[in-house]
Amino acid sequence: MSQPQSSERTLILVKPDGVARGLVGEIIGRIEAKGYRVADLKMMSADRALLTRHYGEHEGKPFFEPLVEFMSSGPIVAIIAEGNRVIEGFRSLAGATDPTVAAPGTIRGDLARDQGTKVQQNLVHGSDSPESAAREIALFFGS
Ligand SMILES: Nc1nc2c(ncn2[C@@H]2O[C@H](COP(=O)(O)OP(=O)(O)O)[C@@H](O)[C@H]2O)c(=O)[nH]1
Ligand SMILES: [Mg+2]
Repeated sequence: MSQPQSSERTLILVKPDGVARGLVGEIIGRIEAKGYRVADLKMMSADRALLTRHYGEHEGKPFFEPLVEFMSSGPIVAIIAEGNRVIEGFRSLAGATDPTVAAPGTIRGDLARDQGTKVQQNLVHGSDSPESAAREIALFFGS
């Protein structure tokens, strides 16, 4: 038998809009249906300090404050998903940042729309690179 290929991990967050709308199961279902493994998962509240570190690259942008307010407005679900090329693969499952233009078939394209707020309420976060994934997994899971 051939050796399994080396696997990758990513941090996924179901944002407060996803939890409030009862879409946690739907979102995890799509991750698992694609073939990725849920390696760890927890419901939690993210405070300003954690979110400022998580979204540090966006500090100073006009949507930063609304983003931090939104992300701390209710519980979120943090997930470590695992699989070959899962970082790229989950970004593809999630769809474009703006849910209005996210392609149908994606999480954001199928399940989210413009809410007329100062921040895109787009249901999910996914790490965008191996470096971000390692940093974000450490932030949210301490490992
Ligand atoms: N209102 C607004 N919100 C944004 C904008 N860009 C990003 N956001 C929000 O900030 C989050 C982080 O932005 P980014 O890392 O660029 O997008 P992502 O990697 O697709 O989540 C997004 O998921 C949105 O919730 C923007 O131009 N306007
Ligand atoms: Mg991002």
